[in-house]
Amino acid sequence: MRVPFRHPARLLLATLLMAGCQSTGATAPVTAGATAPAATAATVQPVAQQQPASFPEWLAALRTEALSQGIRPQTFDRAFQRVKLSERVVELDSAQPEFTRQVWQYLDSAVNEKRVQDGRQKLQEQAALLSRITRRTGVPGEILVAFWGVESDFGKSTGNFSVIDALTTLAFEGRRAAYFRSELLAALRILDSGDIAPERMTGSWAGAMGQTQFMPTVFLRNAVDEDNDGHRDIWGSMPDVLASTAKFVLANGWRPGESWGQEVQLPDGFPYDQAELSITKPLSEWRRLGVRPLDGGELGGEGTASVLVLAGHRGPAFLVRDNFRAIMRYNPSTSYSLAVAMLADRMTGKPGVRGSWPREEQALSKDERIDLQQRLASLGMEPGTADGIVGANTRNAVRRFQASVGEIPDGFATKSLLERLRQRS
Ligand SMILES: [Ca+2]
Repeated sequence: MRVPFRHPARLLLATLLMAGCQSTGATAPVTAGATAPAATAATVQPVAQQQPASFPEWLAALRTEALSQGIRPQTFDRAFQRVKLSERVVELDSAQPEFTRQVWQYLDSAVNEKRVQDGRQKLQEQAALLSRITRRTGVPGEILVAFWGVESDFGKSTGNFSVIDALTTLAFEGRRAAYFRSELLAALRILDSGDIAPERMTGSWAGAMGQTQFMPTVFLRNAVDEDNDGHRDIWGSMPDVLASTAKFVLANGWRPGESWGQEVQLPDGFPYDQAELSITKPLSEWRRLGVRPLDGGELGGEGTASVLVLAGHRGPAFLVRDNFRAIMRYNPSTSYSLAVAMLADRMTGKPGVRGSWPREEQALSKDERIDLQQRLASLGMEPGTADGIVGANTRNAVRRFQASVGEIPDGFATKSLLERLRQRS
């Protein structure tokens, strides 16, 4: 889960900005289950609150607050016995990635062949457990294993930070102190409940914990003691890991019996300005607009969907349903959601993305994205604030420019488009 800075569940950390990320326009996933405030430069507010002069004073105030919330003094004192502020956490918190990755670069890494093979093996190894969880929740086993794979590479990359150290550092001196303070208090509540010992409470630098990469508040709402040993253990118990993931995915709106969507083909003349996650239409309307399955024939099914084009009209197109949005609530990025969906599909023998990505298109640097926005603004295309984040406003401005010069208005912000803009002035 990624820590959400706009959604609350897991920490987003990371922050590889992804070019294909429609929902936040920016950050890429690194953790699971998070919905915290988003960590992009544009959304981060300077911490204005008054900080006590010293860490000991700050810690004393935190202790008072924790105890007033019912956390036992011995829990607090044991958790903070050897607490260390982490310079590395501060560095990672303030790092601003210069380059975004293109969506295909992210998918190449998140859904690589090794991970698909590992995922198939995990599906078999955990078959009995998964089938029990699926019967109860309706969330398919391959979806649970896909989250597990993308979040922590099946438990291999859970992060080695002490969650208390990391969250304390971020709550004391990070850019989103209030958010991390509430996560730190939630982490103390978990320790107080005896689910995990402080020294085993490890996670990412932003506090996303264990094999599911849950932020502490997400843990409190969703962690499950599936193996009935009295501890909700998302670090070491596979039943707890997979059942907790299922509970969170279901809470995020997963609709049992439905798919995430499918790759589709779009006809010549398709209205690309309609290809936005924020635009949802009945399937009958997409059929009327000529959206078809890759293998031809008619789109089946009822209900509503959005068309998603993450790399322009030359790249693949997807028809995405409510379950695609449910995946995004773990980590609010379209690229992330597509990775989970594709990994799940590949594990069950489906083909993965079949259309070809425009791999010659290089990602724009942050300076180039700002330049693009400024040039679009000067032409009256209204891209919104020139913040270097390519969101819906920027894509719509690109579409206006493309339409004005007779190009297909797919909204894809590319280097060649920036070059054409530069040549005009
Ligand atoms: Ca347990």
